[in-house]
Amino acid sequence: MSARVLVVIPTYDERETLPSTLARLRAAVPDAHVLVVDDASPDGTGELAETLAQDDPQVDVLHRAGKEGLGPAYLAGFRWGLERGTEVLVEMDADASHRPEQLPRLLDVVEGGADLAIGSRWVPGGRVHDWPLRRLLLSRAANVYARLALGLRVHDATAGFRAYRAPLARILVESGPASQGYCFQVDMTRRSAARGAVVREVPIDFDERTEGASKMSSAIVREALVKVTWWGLQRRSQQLLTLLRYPGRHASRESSLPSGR
Ligand SMILES: Nc1nc2c(ncn2[C@@H]2O[C@H](COP(=O)(O)OP(=O)(O)OP(=O)(O)O)[C@@H](O)[C@H]2O)c(=O)[nH]1
Ligand SMILES: [Mg+2]
Repeated sequence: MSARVLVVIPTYDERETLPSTLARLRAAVPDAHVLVVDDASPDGTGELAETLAQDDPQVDVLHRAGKEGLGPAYLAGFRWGLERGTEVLVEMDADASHRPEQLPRLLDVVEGGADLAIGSRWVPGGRVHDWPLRRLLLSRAANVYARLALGLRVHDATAGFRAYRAPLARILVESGPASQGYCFQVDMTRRSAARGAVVREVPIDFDERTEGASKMSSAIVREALVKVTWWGLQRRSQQLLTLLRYPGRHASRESSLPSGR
């Protein structure tokens, strides 16, 4: 694999959606390599991905033993890419919610020096198409809560369309276990900000999936709520400790990333 950009697509029961997403992606960003990370989907997505990969040297498949959630699948995919010298690692859903045609926007921002580009629904120019009110409210509320609890500047911390420069991706992969659901994205955002990474949001169009079934569950929402609250409390207690130890000093956000941007 010699491509600079690796697009990691996690799949669980995405037979209906994967072929067209893959075709659109290969047409939109022909130089990128693609890694499908399948968690032994019962519907045979893994085998289908193998068939598609056989016809295309720029597509590979990583098979995992069982359903472990989005976070571990992405980290396994990132590890795969980092071992092969990838410079930019992209997260993208299989269900066509993210438009492959908009990936160049994210890559441009990383090219321009950002460590992390987030395809954002909640910045000016960002749009969500065909979501029920319940999902809109959930996403907005989750993001407001994450911003307040964690002091994040990002408007769409739960977004799953992202591009990471390799040095940041390596730090995130090597530091700590991944959360399973939505809070994986929040966790990656919070840890990136804590490392002083340059994080930029790019407006995107987010389309509701038209095929296959959502893997969103109340367990995923619960996990996010509990973890964000816990991280928020940790942050507050660290701030308090810093204040008690060094009165008048603010917790700094020194970058631990290699410069060169
Ligand atoms: N490998 C792997 N992929 C997963 C797992 N859970 C979800 N995915 C994939 O992650 C991507 C996002 O999952 P979705 O079900 O679309 O979840 P979502 O986008 O948060 O929810 P919707 O907006 O309702 O579609 C899709 O490509 C899924 O197939 C998992 O446990 N393992
Ligand atoms: Mg989806």
